[in-house]
Amino acid sequence: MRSLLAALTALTVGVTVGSVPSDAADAAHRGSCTRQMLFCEDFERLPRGGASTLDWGIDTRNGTLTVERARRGNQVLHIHTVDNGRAFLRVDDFAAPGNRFYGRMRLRVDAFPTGPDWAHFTLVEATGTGSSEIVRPIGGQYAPTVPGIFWGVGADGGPTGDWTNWRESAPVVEDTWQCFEWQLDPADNRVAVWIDGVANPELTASTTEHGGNDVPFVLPTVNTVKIGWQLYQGGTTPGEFDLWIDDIALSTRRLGC
Ligand SMILES: [Ca+2]
Repeated sequence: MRSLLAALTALTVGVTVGSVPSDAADAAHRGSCTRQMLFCEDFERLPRGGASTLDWGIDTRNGTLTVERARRGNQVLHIHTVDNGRAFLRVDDFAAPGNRFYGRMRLRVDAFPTGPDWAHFTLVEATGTGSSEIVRPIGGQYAPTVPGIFWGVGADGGPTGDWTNWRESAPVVEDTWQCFEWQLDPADNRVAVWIDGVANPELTASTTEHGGNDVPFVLPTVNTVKIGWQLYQGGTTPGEFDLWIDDIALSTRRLGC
């Protein structure tokens, strides 16, 4: 593995950033933003308390973003919302070469919604120009018919309508740190998702394969990426939500966990 990584790094030297493999312990100790990426935030350099930085924006309604100390001095972002509130870190003026990019974050959610029926949550949202689709690579839904709470790629605001293609192969896991990666690729208007480094072929969307109306799904030229939490229906169970996010990165290459 080391030699492969060395070879990959050699290939990319002088061209663009290399892959940044690191285990969670190392990342926690020195932060994960050690190389240049399209966007990176490991929260290590921010003062603890209510989030305030020139590097990204804050989009909240009945929600807060707080930088906290986690184990061994690592700093993380605590997202807290009430009912169907929202709290997002917002990356503005984003631009990826060819509109093709990968995202990565580590995530722990205290509890997912079990009410109302079909409660829908979004954690990552990408928007831009050229298409009105609000792309949601990381989100999910409570499905009372199974019952269960499942991850699913989704979108809203565009010709394909409001959809979340939740999959029973992707149940949520509460109160556990997991690594989420996603890719947006305009070649086939494709969205892909990895959880803890493993691709789930059901967590995807493309021009013709998606969960919405029977029209082409077209990615916007992304200029804004929001990362955080939002619910849409009121009267939620539980009544408040807490999650912690760390090691956010947007990159031209897949970063791994
Ligand atoms: Ca951190």
